[in-house]
Amino acid sequence: MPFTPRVFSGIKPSGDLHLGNYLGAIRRFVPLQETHETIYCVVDMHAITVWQDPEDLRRWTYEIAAAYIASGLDPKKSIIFNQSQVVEHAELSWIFNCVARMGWMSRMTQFKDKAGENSENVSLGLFAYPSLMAADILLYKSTGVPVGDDQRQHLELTRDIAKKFNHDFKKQIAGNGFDADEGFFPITETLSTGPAMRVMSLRDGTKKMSKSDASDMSTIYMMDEADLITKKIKKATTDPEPLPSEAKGLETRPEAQNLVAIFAALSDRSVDDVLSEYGGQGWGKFKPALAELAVSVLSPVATEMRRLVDDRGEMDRILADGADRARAIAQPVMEDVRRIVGFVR
Ligand code: AQP
Repeated sequence: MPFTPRVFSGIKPSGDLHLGNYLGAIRRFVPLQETHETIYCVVDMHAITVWQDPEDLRRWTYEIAAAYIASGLDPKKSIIFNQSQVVEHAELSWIFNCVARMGWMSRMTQFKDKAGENSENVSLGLFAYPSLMAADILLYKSTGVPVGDDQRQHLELTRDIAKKFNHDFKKQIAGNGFDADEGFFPITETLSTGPAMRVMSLRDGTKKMSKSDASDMSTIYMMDEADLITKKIKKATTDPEPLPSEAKGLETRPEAQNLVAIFAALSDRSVDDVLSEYGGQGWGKFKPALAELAVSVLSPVATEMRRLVDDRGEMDRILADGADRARAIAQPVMEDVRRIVGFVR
């Protein structure tokens, strides 16, 4: 039986949400709920792979759930919950720790970037992070995952884990009534399209915009006030050249490329289409137009986020309901997994 088309994605509550999270992930989640079964998680267990103040963790968890809804996700259509409420994520992740190989994990560039010189001293959880991510996705037998470009390598590893599990337990998969050729877990597709799959820092066009960037001016946060968004865009690093009339002209200009890609993503246009309007113009024209566009998109979302985070009762109800619905999918999958690996129940 073919796998049900099902989309899963998540964001970790490790800082204030920024434009990269919005354009690379959240904004793209919304239309998928019209065409797929969609599960959107606040991955709080991922957040604690590095130290989190518990109060901040709680606040950011509500903020992400609020951002999902304020950006257009409907909690009746999409399952919205926080990961730690569904314990099966942890259980499957342990099984995947025993399927994945040390060598696979050691090659993950995100681990190398985050651990840096300090790899002896970071948590074991940070090293095993991609295994938990594979569990998040495969617990729901998800067939597609919308993520920004930075997560592509982790998705590749998810596929490797699914393939190895399907291969190692082929006999038991067949013995439990599944089509062994199709496999127990799907080979999940990465859903990455659009102009802003990697939003870069406003100060350095070669560095990803990130929650943990030390410089506030490099990052537009979803909850920034209009004046601050305008100021950050005005001060964004650029070069002295006018904008080219075709995308090719941006290839060696990372900062210019980033700002045009942001404009395109915020206005649902292609880069070429934006350049057909602004090609030949200087930054004095483009930056104010970009600032106005960013404020017009982000401000209403931020206003709704603030309203939602203040309504804790409603947020708790939405997260608990999402967790119930997530569990209803996850528990039967875990029962099959336990039987397949040989756990006695
Ligand atoms: N700069 C970005 N451009 C496009 N997409 C991005 N995403 C993150 N940064 C960018 C996408 O947002 C989703 C959630 O990411 P995450 O919070 O789970 O992890 P991350 O990618 O590690 O995010 P940050 O902001 O860089 O967090 P820190 O600094 O705490 O590590 C993913 O789909 C991601 O692709």
